[in-house]
Amino acid sequence: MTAIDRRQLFFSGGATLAFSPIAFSPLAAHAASGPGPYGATPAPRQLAWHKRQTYAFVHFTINTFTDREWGYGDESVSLFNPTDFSADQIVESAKAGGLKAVILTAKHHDGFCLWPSRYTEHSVKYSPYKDGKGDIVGEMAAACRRHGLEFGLYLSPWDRNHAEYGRPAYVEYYHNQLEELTTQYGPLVEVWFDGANGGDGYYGGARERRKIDGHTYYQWDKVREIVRKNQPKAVMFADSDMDVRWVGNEEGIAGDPCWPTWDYTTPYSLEKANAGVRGGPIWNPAEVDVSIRPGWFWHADEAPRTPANLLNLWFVSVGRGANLLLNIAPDRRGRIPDEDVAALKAWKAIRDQGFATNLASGATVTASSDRGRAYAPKNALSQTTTWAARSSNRAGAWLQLDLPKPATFDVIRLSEDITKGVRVDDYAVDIRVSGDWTEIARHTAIGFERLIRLDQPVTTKAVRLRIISATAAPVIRNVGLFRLPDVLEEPGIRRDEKGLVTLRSPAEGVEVRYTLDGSEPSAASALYAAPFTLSDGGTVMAVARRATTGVVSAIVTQTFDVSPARWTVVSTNGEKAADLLAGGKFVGPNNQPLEIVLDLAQNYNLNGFTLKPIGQNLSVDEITRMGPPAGYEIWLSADGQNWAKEWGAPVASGEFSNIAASRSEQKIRFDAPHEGRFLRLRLPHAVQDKPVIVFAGLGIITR
Ligand code: FUL
Repeated sequence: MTAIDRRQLFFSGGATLAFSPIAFSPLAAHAASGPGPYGATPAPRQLAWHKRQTYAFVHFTINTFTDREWGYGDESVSLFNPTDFSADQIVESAKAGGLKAVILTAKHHDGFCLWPSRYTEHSVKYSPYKDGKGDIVGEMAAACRRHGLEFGLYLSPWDRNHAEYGRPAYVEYYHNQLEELTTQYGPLVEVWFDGANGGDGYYGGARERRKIDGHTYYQWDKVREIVRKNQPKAVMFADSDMDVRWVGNEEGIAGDPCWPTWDYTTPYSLEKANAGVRGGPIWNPAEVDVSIRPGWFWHADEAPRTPANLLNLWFVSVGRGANLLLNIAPDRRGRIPDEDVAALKAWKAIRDQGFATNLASGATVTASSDRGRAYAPKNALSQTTTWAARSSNRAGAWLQLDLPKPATFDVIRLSEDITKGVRVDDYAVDIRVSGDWTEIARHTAIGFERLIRLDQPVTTKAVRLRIISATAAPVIRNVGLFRLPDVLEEPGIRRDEKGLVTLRSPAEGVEVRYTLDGSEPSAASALYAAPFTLSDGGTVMAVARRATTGVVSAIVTQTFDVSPARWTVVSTNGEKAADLLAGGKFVGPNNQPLEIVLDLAQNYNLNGFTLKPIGQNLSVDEITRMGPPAGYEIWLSADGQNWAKEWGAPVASGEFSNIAASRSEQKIRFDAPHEGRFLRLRLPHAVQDKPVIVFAGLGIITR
């Protein structure tokens, strides 16, 4: 089948409804009384998805009990034993954050099933939970119905437990499981197909690396058929090629702009996933998946994001026309921890307060042109009617709001009627101050929703949306003006390779107070003035405080271990030894394992080590050639001469779970502490068979 045929299969069901010459022609729009669709438009299920905007991911499985992010597949089912599982508490937690649906990991990569599948013994049915009579998927589906949330499921295609993985029999198993999940648990709004495939696994005892072709192996056409037949309203998520695409990172950030349209004529890349394709013929909007804690699964030593941080996430996802899939992770009780629930509630309270009053209501609205009463300028004040400019009125079109009284706002909400396609490219927002128009914001792309957050509130009686360029005359569903409560973000805390700690104030005129003794910082704590040294580690707790009003941020806590300040590189086959400890980009040799020997300057009792994957700053060429290491082997020595086993078995070895998609620091804890002053690290190969290994820093865990 050609690539084009495959795409048509994926999208039969209406995702390219308007992809016809008539719909593309501006003349067609002229002839009709209202604007016709322009370019790609969403299928009904995609439109319903856009309206959902924010919903919860719930990652829960045996990993919760083994402290891992990816299980190997050989874990005993007896480990799955939540002591106080409550589907109601989990769903209520999501609801407390204003999340509209829950997508549960029915099966993660380790293959353990949270429902009693007929097709495997690696499930909840053989676990101690409710003596094998439990069904987490069923309980969650019922709780969602009780609390008015929609429900969706994640079913990992990669299965590290199944003996037949990589062969045709597994694909049949996978389809059978999908059939079970899409028929037994009521309506689903989304089915999530994770693109991760690390290769290695238990595979029924084979313990080997199995490679598949992710495009063909799972028979996606069959997968789509099952979901469309059993759950016609559900969208399917995948890296690309389905109804909803991955945004290309797990940090919660959509591109600016983030077009909901896509093509298959240009090659796939994470940057393309992040930005979408302007004018692409296929409607394939981005979903931003990100976790409230660093990991997807619960880990005792991680803390949730603060409400201010969640608010930022929301502006850079939903505020850019994407949807936010925020992960919350039940702990070993099977409940969302109190501090996560508190953060979710506080986040919702800020949004509720900020968006309670639309300061645009009551405005007199005028525009450069309109298409008659049904598309009058004032329609942009409601969320259900639209203002449409005449078809010849593209660049230079404008909409002006004269407010009944001066309003002070710091958020501008814009939305296009996406059933008429993506029309606006560049635009500015102006306000009138003492008779003159001043530009306060300029962006590209509106889409389903664009939230513009200003650095400072502005006060005015007149606001203007000015279209700078548009491929079709604008059809605007809404212009709203809002004032957020004063929410201070917590200070940033960073330590460099020399052990120097810098605290960053979140805004101008905001002071930072901090402690180093583990006590909560207050207005009376030390005032941050200049960087300070913390080479041997310690805990920094900091708070931001607006001295004029006394408004404070959440308290942020960061614990540092020993810094690399006194370490030296004894040897490496990496590119520049000096870069290794500097926390920048450290690049390995071509097609070879990367080897490093470090002198830590003194003997330590090591509990593990950390490795930081590289962030954004790789060129396109580098991204093609380089990837983070897939796994590690580590040896320790007291003197750098005598290695415990003379390069025999390493003291520890394993994989870096999920390192290809997630850029957060990898924390590897050894099973038991090991002593040594010299450390030898061997990184056998990069992820996805890339020839060169790259990463951005090493650390040790001594506490
Ligand atoms: C990734 C997976 O490998 C992670 O474990 C997690 O499930 C995340 C949502 O997707 O690709």
